[in-house]
Amino acid sequence: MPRKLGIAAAQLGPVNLADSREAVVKRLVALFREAAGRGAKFIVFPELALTTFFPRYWFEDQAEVDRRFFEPSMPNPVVQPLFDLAREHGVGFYLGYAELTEEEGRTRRFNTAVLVDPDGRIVGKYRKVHLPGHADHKPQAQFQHLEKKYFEVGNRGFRVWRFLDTITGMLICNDRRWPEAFRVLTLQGAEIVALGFNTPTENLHYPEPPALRVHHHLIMAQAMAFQNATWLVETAKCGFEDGFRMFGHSLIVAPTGEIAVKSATEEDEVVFFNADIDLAANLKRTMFNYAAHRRPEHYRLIVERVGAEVTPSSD
Ligand code: CDV
Repeated sequence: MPRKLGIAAAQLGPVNLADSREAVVKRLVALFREAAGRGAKFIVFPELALTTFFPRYWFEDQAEVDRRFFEPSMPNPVVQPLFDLAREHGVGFYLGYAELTEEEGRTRRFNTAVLVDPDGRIVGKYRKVHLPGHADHKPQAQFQHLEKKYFEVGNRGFRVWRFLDTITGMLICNDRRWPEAFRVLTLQGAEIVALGFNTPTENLHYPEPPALRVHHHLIMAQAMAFQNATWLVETAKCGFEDGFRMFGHSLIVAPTGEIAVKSATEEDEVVFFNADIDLAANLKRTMFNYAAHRRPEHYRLIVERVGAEVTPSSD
């Protein structure tokens, strides 16, 4: 019997600065109900799903940032309806949010996602490792990308959880550009990788055709799923947030590298696929049988060196 799992990417359209958390959660609840109605047992919501993508703004006052955009507890009364729905429908979910926490005697801030099981319990937490952008104010730029100012690098590594009769790992947005992250997850047996994202349509650093940015998003997703023989679910928050556009193209990719389903709008939209989790079995037994074919003795530079350095060969 193949293991089938109904998976939904619950894409969010724009969340403006003035939108309340309560209003956003109402939209998430509507997406949840639609996804569950279509047979989803696992729903993936976006990165930083509860607020606008605030790293685009420079704020002087950190207390204001904490109050407006960060969650000091999870769950909390505002998001509780999602946890109640999980229990009511027997459906698990992934939710991205800005996490404010006291750890090691100090206040810490992370770009975080939690994995919630069908009993409404948090069973996994991931803190984003690859933080793009900058920490300084760039007043000349069209918009900021201040993840390096507002968040610390995640301190929990790349982990997987036994979840809904699968092995599931979590990543967040920019992580999808780094093959190392996927390989660390699939070395632990990941069968599903869930990821939420917010990707501006414009490149902050140099002019780049928006179509090319979407092209990169799609080829990365297909390559990462295939080369790691895993299902991959990537969910956008997208559209014009107070005039700043982010692209959609939420998708579910099969371990074959084929896009099973993809969103068609930049609005609230559910994409659903009834996934055969065992579809990767042949690939994992042959082409991507890690135990048989990987040669880590030749990969040492991957962990020993961070930036590229020209290293002339000696013979
Ligand atoms: N939220 C993100 O991590 N966004 C980045 C942008 C800045 C390139 C991304 O990789 O999509």
